[in-house]
Amino acid sequence: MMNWKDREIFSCMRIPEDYSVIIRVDGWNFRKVAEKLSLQRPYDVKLARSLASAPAELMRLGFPLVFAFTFSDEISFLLAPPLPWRGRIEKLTTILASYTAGCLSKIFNETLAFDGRAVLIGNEDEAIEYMIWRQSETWRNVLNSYALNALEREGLSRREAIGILKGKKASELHELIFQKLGLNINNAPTWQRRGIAVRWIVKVKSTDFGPVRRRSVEEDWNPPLFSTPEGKKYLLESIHKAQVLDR
Ligand SMILES: Nc1nc2c(ncn2[C@@H]2O[C@H](COP(=O)(O)OP(=O)(O)OP(=O)(O)O)[C@@H](O)[C@H]2O)c(=O)[nH]1
Ligand SMILES: [Mg+2]
Repeated sequence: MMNWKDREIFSCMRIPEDYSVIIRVDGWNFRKVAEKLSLQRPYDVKLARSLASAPAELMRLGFPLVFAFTFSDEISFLLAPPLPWRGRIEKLTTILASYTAGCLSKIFNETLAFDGRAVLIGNEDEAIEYMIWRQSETWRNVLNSYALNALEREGLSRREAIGILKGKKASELHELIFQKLGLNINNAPTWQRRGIAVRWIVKVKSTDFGPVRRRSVEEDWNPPLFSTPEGKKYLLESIHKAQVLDR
């Protein structure tokens, strides 16, 4: 009989030992899911809360996450070496995608699925650059979502609205949203424009034995712009705080 273990040819794919990794999970078919669940448009706070709760829950359970960032229907999970399952990619992506799907399915009482992919991260600077990239997508997403919503409210079909918006510059979308919804997009809630960060924070507590540093999980709905000096400092501090071991 064939040794079927030999056919599990992807199980040996690993992240190199001294690399970090970002696992990005993305909701499957969430455009349809949003309709079926009558999610608020363009942004549903329950969906955002649920997405932020998945990494927060994992961190509290002791899963070695360094940092997470979420917007729309995706979450980026940052893990640093030593990686669980010695960096096996199948394990990392399937567990994080299915855990996220489990969390959201429970909350929405609907069977939901997430895909997952692994992004190799060589050092802290790359982790920061990646987060800046996803946050810039958050901004693109906020412009597109509100602009689409503005046109659909006027009775256009989604296809027609997408056609009109195709190729429009950010400044044009900004103007369109202001004209049609009376909203200065810069005043949309921060979590919609900049996403939600889930990170470790460290608090110093006084005990009978003197001050003790304890870390706890924070869902930050007002993160800074990661591309600014303040944002980079924030990311670096978050990454370093994850390494404070005493809890
Ligand atoms: N109403 C509503 N829809 C949302 C919200 N967040 C995400 N979505 C929907 O989820 C989609 C996410 O985009 P994609 O991941 O590219 O699309 P998808 O339908 O999930 O497709 P696949 O990921 O390729 O399976 C958006 O286009 C929206 O339709 C939200 O807060 N409210
Ligand atoms: Mg999706």
